[in-house]
Amino acid sequence: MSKPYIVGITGGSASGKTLFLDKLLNSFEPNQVCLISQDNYYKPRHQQPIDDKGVHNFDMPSSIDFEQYALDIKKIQAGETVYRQEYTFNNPNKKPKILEFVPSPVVVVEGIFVLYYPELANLLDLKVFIDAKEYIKLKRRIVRDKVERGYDLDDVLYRYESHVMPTYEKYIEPFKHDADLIVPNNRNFDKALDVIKTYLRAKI
Ligand code: UZR
Ligand code: MG
Repeated sequence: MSKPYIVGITGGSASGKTLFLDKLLNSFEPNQVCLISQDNYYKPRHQQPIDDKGVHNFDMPSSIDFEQYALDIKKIQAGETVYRQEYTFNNPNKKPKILEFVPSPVVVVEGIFVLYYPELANLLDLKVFIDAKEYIKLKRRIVRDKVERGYDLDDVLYRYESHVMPTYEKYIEPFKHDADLIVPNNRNFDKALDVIKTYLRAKI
């Protein structure tokens, strides 16, 4: 197999990265593309930074074990299979699975800090930024955090204002200008997705 083509997908929290990826991945055969998500590289809760109210801040670049993340991406690039325990967002109702990342012609690297860390950004052959308006991201985030992560509303709003927004402004948005493509996702991204799919298919 020739060297995998590495696509980085970033954007603010709840901009639609995961949905974009699900649709992208679904249009390929499982052995053609592999997803390695930054979510699975959160450090354990006790190593997360704490803010002045004593609340864990999962939105600092330091909350990610980016060294291990970069190492695993390089292993995949070199043709090695990587195993990693799934991160369950501290949801006690979820039992973590062991994820298997198998090298494939296209590798997708996704997360809020993949352009921030040069160690990660430099591994990417194509950089995509998913962009959505603030109120749309907040709305999506409220729904998701309740359904998927089991957080209550006060918690979600506090985190959004104190952690998610400042992080977006400081560590995510400035890197929009390093992206090759910016995909607006306020309503839908279907055409942009088609363009990217066609481009990636040519890499296989
Ligand atoms: P996406 N996050 C959690 O909610 N809980 C954790 O244990 C670890 C991370 C959140 C994190 C960030 N912030 O905004 C989001 N908070 O996951 C990133 N609070 O994921 O890009 O899918 O929105
Ligand atoms: Mg996500």
